[in-house]
Amino acid sequence: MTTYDNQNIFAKILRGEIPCEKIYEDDYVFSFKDVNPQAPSHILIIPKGAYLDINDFSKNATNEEIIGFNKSIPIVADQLGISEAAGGKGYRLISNAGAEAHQTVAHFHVHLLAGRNLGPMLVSIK
Ligand code: DGP
Repeated sequence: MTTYDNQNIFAKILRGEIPCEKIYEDDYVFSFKDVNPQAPSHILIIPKGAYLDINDFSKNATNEEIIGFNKSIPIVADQLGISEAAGGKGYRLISNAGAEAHQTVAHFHVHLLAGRNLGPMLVSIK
């Protein structure tokens, strides 16, 4: 995917056209529960701007957007109590970019996973 489609699912969630379980929102990001959780806490954080993936985001977003996105991660993790700083046991971030990473929604997003021992980073590497 090389051009942004404003009919993607996350664009619709941002516009309020599809419901979600909201976790956090500010000027730069929107955060909500993943519909298909892979851990007890599985949260998505997305920028409000239209970016395909982290490649597009980090290349083309403003410094303000990039800082705003990064600052939102500990806000969400602390709010959920999953960061060690907030008394939790830690969390993992994943961001899939492109076909071989199995990105299925072409609006940049970070998965924030926590609530159990997440094991090794990848199940298998070949
Ligand atoms: P990825 O494979 O990295 O593109 O992950 C996309 C994630 O988006 C996947 O874990 C499931 C989630 N997802 C897809 N559609 C919806 C939806 O309509 N609502 C919510 N909350 N999550 C969705």
